[in-house]
Amino acid sequence: MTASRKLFELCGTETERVFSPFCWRTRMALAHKDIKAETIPWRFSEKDAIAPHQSDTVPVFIDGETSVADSWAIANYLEGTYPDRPSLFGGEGGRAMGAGC
Ligand SMILES: N[C@@H](CCC(=O)N[C@@H](CS)C(=O)NCC(=O)O)C(=O)O
Repeated sequence: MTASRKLFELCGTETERVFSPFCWRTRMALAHKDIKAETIPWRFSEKDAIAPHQSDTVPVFIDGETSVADSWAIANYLEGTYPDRPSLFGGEGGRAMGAGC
């Protein structure tokens, strides 16, 4: 079920051209775990759209009733919520390597 999963991603004039490396991180994490999400193109001026999710930056990931902002927080959320999918970190050592990046 992908309809309830959404990802706010930074774009410019062309909505299909999303260009934020932070959003790419989440894209790659979702792809690695084979989790589908609908992209919601988002521009710098559209702060109101993500404010309900307690964020003023993207990526913001919506998973049903849950919303998570920040690419690292999203990676940790995905790892914890979908442990049956391929791991993003390969264990706590890998997670520690990614922390703070
Ligand atoms: N630490 C955040 C950084 C996110 C971030 O800075 N996103 C930028 C896009 S690359 C943004 O949304 N900027 C909006 C703004 O500065 O108004 C993460 O890893 O997700």
